[in-house]
Amino acid sequence: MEYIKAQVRKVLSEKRYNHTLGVLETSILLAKTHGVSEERASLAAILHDYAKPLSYEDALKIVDDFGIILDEETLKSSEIIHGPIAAYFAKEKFNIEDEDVLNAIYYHTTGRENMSTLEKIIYLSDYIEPNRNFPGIGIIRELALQDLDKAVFLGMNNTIKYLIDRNIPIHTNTIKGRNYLLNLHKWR
Ligand code: DGI
Ligand code: FE
Ligand code: FE
Repeated sequence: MEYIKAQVRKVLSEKRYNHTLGVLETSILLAKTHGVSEERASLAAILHDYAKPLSYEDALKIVDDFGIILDEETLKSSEIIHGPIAAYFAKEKFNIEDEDVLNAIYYHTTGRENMSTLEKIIYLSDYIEPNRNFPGIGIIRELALQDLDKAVFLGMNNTIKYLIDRNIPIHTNTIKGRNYLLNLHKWR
């Protein structure tokens, strides 16, 4: 863990590393709250943005060079592609074999249908870590401790609104993840 942390420290800017430490702190709190292994949450948190510093061009080159197979939507998104690449490095460079940890890293930007508790914790920690600030974050911070699904749902809703306002394509996983939770709980 300390070796991985040092490697992450090396590639991230100070700001991005501080964000990662915030995600780490929040993910440990949420792991304790929801009965998930703190060790696994920590691993996923530390590595989730490992590939963030890559330019889109370099990201595509890595996908090509290492033969990483991605769906078309992910391949076309400079914002989403860093999660799957980080998951690839987590496995191939840092020898993480825990599929739940790898999925939490892979899907941390979009979420998806039927997420594991660890996936939800990483998705939300990325969203609400102490350095983040946006209108309505307080409610999501509270819900993250009490109702993980509702908190993830609100996060997905906010993200979708943000993307619509800017005419950015919404990844199918983001939409499916949101609809999945709505159909499950029928919040109205
Ligand atoms: O890497 P971080 O900045 O810590 O956070 P992140 O991995 O959640 O990335 C956030 C960015 O990703 C933000 O600009 C919104 C964008 N994003 C989230 N969902 C989607 C998306 N972009 C596209 N194109 N489609 C999505 O569904
Ligand atoms: Fe990210
Ligand atoms: Fe992040």
